[in-house]
Amino acid sequence: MVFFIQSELRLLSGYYVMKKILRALSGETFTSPPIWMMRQAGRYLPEYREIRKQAGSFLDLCYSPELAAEVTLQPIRRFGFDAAILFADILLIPDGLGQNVAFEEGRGPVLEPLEVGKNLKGLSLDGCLEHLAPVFETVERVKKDLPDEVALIGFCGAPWTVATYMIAGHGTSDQKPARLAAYQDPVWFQAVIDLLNESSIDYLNAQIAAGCEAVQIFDSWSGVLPEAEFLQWCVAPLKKIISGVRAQHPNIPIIGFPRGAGLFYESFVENTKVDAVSIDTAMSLPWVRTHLQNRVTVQGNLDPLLVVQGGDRLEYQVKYILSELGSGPLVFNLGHGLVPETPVENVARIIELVRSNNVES
Ligand code: 1CP
Repeated sequence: MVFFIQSELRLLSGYYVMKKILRALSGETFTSPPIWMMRQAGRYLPEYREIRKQAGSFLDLCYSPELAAEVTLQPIRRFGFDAAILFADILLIPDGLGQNVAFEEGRGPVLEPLEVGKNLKGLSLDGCLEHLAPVFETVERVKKDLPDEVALIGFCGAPWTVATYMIAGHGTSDQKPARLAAYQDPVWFQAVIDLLNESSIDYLNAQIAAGCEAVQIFDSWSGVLPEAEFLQWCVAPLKKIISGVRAQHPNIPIIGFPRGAGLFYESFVENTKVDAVSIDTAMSLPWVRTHLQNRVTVQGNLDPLLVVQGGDRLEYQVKYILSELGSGPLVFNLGHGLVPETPVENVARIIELVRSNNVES
């Protein structure tokens, strides 16, 4: 028990003190909330672009523990965020299951698309975790070098979002191939989701066993589904994954990100039993405060394009988020990931504003 507690707490002046972000995820409110940013490791950082060149392909970078640990730590060294996010990608699971995955320069992910209704024998859970072992080594390396007060967040893609890439074979603006497949052959589609549920549970449990202190499940494309399909393909799989993770790690904080889910955010929070919910840029903050933050910690929701722009409008919005959501449990973050053209000084400015927050504003 003591060893378990030690993994989440640090010794300070004779007391065990939990890291700030873990306290926020367990429901504590701070005048100056903890902060990290989705895609905080990435192409907007010159030091990332340097390592990326050295690594060769994007997948090579994900599977090189030394380099992946280095890029995970870069934004911590430069900005001092309260959390690091493991450097990996949501499409490592299809890769581990045996689907051909590549990342092409200027084109993004390219997969050999699944054929709707065809048997899934080409995909297998056997060997999946072994294939993903370099990711767990990255976690161990990051943990050794991470400052005591910074937490490491692990992650996976939600089954629906990962399936949209597996079925289309690439990113799409409307996720049409997966949406059609789910209507055409729901039994086959459920089998794809089941495979992703199982592999995601194993993958997250292994990340946590290696040292991740919280996990986030990214459902980036949940916003395209009607209510019944949202419940079937987004909420139900997350319930399964969360109970599979909690069966092994009952105290791990779990953050859900049903991007674009609008009013369905409420049933998402109620039914999945996440500890925290990441809100996208399009959410109304007074609504979030009264419908979500009364139940769970919320995380978000600054527009990444405002971080590109900077200036007074950015400062105003940071303060607006703090004033609307700062009186409850909050993790300051973006509504989606940082983009490559982001000026680093704007990221630094946001951190300065959040850290110097005092309640009035
Ligand atoms: O050129 C490069 O260096 C690749 C750019 C890049 C990076 C930095 C990709 C390709 N993935 C990543 C890392 C990554 N991806 C992280 C860890 C780093 C961090 O956040 O700091 C995480 C958490 C992800 C998650 C991810 N990958 C998501 C979910 C979050 C989101 O952005 O909505 C998705 C959808 C992907 C797929 C993906 N990976 C990369 C691309 C270009 C895409 C496709 C995106 C699309 O379809 O528009």
